[in-house]
Amino acid sequence: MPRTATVSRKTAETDIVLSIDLDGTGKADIQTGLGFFDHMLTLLAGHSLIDLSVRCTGDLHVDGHHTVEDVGRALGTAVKDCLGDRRGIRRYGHAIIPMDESLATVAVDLGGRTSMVFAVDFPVPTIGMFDAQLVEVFWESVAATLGANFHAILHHGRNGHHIAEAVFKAAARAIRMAVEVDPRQRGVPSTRFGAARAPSPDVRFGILPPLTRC
Ligand SMILES: [Mn+2]
Repeated sequence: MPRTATVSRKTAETDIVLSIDLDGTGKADIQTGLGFFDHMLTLLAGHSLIDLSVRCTGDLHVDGHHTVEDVGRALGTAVKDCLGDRRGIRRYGHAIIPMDESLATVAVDLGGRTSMVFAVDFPVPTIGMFDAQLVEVFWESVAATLGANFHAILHHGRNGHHIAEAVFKAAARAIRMAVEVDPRQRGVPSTRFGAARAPSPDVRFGILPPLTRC
């Protein structure tokens, strides 16, 4: 079954249409009005091999915050839609990616629980015109909507552009690994309730099945 999704979302702050193909080739067609963000999303598509199309008209006269936050929410929602009950995926993914003098690790768990550790300090407040804090805002939005445990660690780095790029590429690789179909994983990849051995249609990630005995 194709793992594709389209998310449309219009608020007073942003108007977004985002489409993905989880099993694509990394094609990107991105227009958010924020050049650096487009650059990061293009890298994300290329290194995750997720086809990604984004059209966002946001309130950039305020700043880039709502645009980045809401595109993150749309992406997390789209990936979640593609994964369904998360049956048969690898679930965990990780990558350590160097970008010139910067080195970042990202590890993800797509088990359905949301948690976020972002141990990445930028030595500069902005990357070109882009607020460096928005890198964390983006991944927090993705993690919250996707149901992901997302850890990013910057080991070292001096250049803000390189640091952001290392984080996005590491995240892309980690997500690529985690969403991949594992031919040996027949059920939901969790040992909780014995789900991995005997998948029950009632067992969903993050949702406790009804108690049948005490
Ligand atoms: Mn670059």
